[in-house]
Amino acid sequence: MNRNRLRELAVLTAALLPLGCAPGEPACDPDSDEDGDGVDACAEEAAGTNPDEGDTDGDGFDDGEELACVSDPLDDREVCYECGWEHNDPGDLDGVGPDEGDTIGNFELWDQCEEPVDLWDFAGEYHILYLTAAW
Ligand SMILES: [Ca+2]
Ligand SMILES: [Ca+2]
Ligand SMILES: [Ca+2]
Ligand SMILES: [Ca+2]
Repeated sequence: MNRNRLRELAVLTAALLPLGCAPGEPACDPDSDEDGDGVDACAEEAAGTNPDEGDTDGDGFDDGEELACVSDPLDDREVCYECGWEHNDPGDLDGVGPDEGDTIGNFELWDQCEEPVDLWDFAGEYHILYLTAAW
């Protein structure tokens, strides 16, 4: 699922929860969390996750954790970064070159939590990369 779509669903769900349910889904119960993942039945339906399975994609992070850390709960290859980075890669980036205004190709760096992080997960944010080399 596209990250922007996931965010839209989370915002929509948060806006609709006070009303009791997601639109067109009268059967869901906003007070029900049968699988104990911290995501109520209406939010599970909106996100497309399984209301009877705490970890829908089986990656070791439950659905509530993944929605909170902006990780895709339907993609077992994407998990929460230990340092808390959000997965902002919109899924449609294409590296076009190194010039100002171009999108640089995606690459992986290791963060302070000693975990590989994709550059494109910082899409839409401003960051300073401090790179050094020694021989
Ligand atoms: Ca749940
Ligand atoms: Ca679930
Ligand atoms: Ca998961
Ligand atoms: Ca996942």
